[in-house]
Amino acid sequence: MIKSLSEFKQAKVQAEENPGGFWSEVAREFHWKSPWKQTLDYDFSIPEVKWFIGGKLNITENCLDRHLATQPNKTAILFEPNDPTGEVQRLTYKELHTRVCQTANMLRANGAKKGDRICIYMPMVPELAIAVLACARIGAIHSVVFAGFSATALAARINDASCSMLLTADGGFRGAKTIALKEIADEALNSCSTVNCCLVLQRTQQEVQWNFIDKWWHEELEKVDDNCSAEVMDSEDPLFILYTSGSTGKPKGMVHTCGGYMVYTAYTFKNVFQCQPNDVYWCTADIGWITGHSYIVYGPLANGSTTVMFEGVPSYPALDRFWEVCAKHKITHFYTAPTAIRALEKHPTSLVEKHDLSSLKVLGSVGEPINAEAWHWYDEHVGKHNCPIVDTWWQTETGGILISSLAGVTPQKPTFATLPLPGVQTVLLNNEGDEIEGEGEGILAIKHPWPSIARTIWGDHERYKNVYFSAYPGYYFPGDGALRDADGNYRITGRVDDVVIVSGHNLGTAPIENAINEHPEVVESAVVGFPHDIKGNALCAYVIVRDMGVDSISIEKEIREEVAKTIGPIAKPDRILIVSGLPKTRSGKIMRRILRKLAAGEYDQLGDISTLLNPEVVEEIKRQNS
Ligand code: 7RM
Repeated sequence: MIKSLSEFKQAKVQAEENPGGFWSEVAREFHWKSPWKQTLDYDFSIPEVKWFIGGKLNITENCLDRHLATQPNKTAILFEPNDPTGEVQRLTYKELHTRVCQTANMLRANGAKKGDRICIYMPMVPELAIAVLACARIGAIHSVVFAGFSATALAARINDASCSMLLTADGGFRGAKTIALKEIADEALNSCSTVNCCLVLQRTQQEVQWNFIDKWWHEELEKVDDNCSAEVMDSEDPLFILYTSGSTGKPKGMVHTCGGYMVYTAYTFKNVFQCQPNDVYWCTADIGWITGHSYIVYGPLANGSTTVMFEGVPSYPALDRFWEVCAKHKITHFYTAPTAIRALEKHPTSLVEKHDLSSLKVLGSVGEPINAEAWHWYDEHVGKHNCPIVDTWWQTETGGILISSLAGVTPQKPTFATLPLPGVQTVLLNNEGDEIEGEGEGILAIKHPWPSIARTIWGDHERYKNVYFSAYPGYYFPGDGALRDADGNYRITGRVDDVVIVSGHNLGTAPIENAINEHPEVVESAVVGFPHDIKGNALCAYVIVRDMGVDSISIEKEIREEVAKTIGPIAKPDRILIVSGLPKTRSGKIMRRILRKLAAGEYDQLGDISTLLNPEVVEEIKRQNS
């Protein structure tokens, strides 16, 4: 573990001068069934990236078996159910190992084998993590689909990867609601011909329909034992597919491979969060999202840490649930998204203050840029000015954190993700694709592979090349803009694909949003372009205000003045809509594609909005528009 700023600087120099040597040193700490012959081979123009070539391993031996000798009785997974009075489960490393082996045998007994794709559509219960690891145990490629997604979204993902098996549950608890997962899965499977086995976990005990491919999870488990040899995997064999939304609407199945993903997620978990042996680490994400894969399951378990799984939502049964859980389990590390912080920040701080948060040592943020107000609220009310905040920038495509401070080791700077981690060679490019030196603002790009970069898009390598490697040849292009201060710290400014051309001027929507957010009444905003007869495009701003009862005429005027002042009159939005929410993905990202369609009045082209966190705001916006 990196323990000082000088060790960090040293690691950065080593990783840059000799990436192969640096990462092979890190990788040696793991259990390999046979060693790799070459550390790295890559060519961004194909594009092709391979790490630890020829190495053989199984990631579950590193996450489970490896810890059995040293800490069999340590809690691996601490499960906090949706219902605060429900049963907390503590699975030790030994118990988790046993259950993963049993479940892996259940999958094998039902025909699953290495290389098969298995779709997992489950609530946030321990069996979800167990299922993920069971797939990895037998070399089946897991494709987790978030349990809030619709039948259409689920079917599209199952079909894209030709999954042969579906793992689901009768239902799931989420706040005051239950979600009829089996029913949704049944509907999806009507249009999926590749699935020949559906294993159903009993969670809610609700009634379900039964089809000939269905089997009860608990009945199948009884038929198998808990001896399960781990499949020998090549370092470059796929470990999982995870879908992420693309600008066209068709989701991209990002493919991650075994060796590099394991090494990088373990290394970054250890160094960014600085977990000590008795710490209790809680990442509030869902396993249906990359943050859950890398920093609830694989990263923490590879390090032998205790990782919390939370089934519920921040607002149930009340808006203090996060803080209640922190106090209840003496959480030391709390990792959440700015969208959650902003939602909670709108409510009285007494909700936080009534809980004893003195166990907290480190706070984390992920998913979008964290604005100054949310950062300071988090620091003051949750961290009591006593917990470093790691603002971690990364993507589904990157597998692990690329830019972040190391908790308590490297300096933090509010609203800045700060410095790239060792081995991450970031650059800023101008519009011509030339590297900017020193302080500046531009397009973020990365000029050397790190071990957990996604290797392809499932079934569409051409799209992988086009999206990430074509705009700026020789670099990986993540699609985000950033600014860099004189010390090399990065602040991610937002997506660079959100550019609107108004009367011939290229306007990034992110800086306009930042200007709007300066208004004290504004909580959040999103700006999109829509067709305009004269200007070509005009701007529409959707704005959430602190108090819906405010005088909207004067706020609109003040917002236009603020934008004119900070960016210029050309950037003044034509239309400003005060809304109660913005359409967001489950991981808190604003769906600008939908806002663009709404602004253009193309209501019939919204696509599948059921994957949204809050599809109801779409109706609200339609009403306001008319
Ligand atoms: C981990 C995750 C990726 C996109 C990424 C950014 C945005 C994520 C931060 C951030 C500013 C951060 N994967 N993003 N983290 N922006 N600061 N700390 O979110 O594939 O779902 O999204 O999210 O735009 O490109 S993701």
